[in-house]
Amino acid sequence: MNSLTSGMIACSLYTAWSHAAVSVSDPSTAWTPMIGEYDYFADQQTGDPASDIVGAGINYGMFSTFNDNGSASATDGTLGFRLRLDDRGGNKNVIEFRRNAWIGIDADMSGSIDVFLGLNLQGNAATLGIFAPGSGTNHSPNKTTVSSTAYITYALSAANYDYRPVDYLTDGGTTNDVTPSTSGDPDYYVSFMIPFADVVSFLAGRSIQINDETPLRYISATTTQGNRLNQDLGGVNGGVTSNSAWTDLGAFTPPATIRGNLIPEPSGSILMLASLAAGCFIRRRQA
Ligand SMILES: [Ca+2]
Ligand SMILES: [Ca+2]
Ligand SMILES: [Ca+2]
Repeated sequence: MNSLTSGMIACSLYTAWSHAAVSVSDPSTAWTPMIGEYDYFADQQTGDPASDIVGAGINYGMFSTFNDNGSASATDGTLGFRLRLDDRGGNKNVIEFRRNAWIGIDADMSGSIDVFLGLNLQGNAATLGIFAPGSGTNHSPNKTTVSSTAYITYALSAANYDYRPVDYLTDGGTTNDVTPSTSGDPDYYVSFMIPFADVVSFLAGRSIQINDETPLRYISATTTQGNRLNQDLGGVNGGVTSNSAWTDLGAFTPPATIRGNLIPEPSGSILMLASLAAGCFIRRRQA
């Protein structure tokens, strides 16, 4: 079974769930998975398995979700992301994610990151928020930074932040430890949710207009510091100091609306179009 075929099966499972609002801690079967090589094992750069984004086969490494709040508005609702990490963070008494986890969005398909959403839990900080990209081009890992000042932050709560072990019996997949060759410990999910209207407002301030039908593409990253993406990049083997473009690295998820509808590319295959019909969010390998 190739990755697209396995993704199709996941889509059909997912579609049955897609009408109910999804919480930040809900089983991953209720979220939309990113299939494909997302992400390589033991390629984080700081010796910290708790920051290694991992996934293989149907033990997916990244998910998204969107709750539209049942309203007709195209710019409200809640946008959620989940990353699978190799190991838990914190000491043996206090299990906690003490790093940063970012989702970068290319909202105008220009190849650069236009906004970052994520968690800054490094040191004494405890921030969930929306951040501007830094002053570089933001076209490649080496030229991408995150502003040290948030556009907006949210108090962490059980409604917008979750950190818990994988439970494949409810989350789907075949194992709680997709990485037996690394730490040998169960994998953890870090998840967060952000009001979509705030993302829309931030981007509007940068002359980028989006709504829930706009194609977006994402990168993901873990970091030990607020500004540089220095630990792991989702979908890329290492590469945190690469000068290659995000597009050339194959780091972006396929263009999709926040509802998970893929936007067919001109060369899109029948499978891609079928995935669109299923409302599925999948990642296609890029060279
Ligand atoms: Ca990784
Ligand atoms: Ca593990
Ligand atoms: Ca990686």
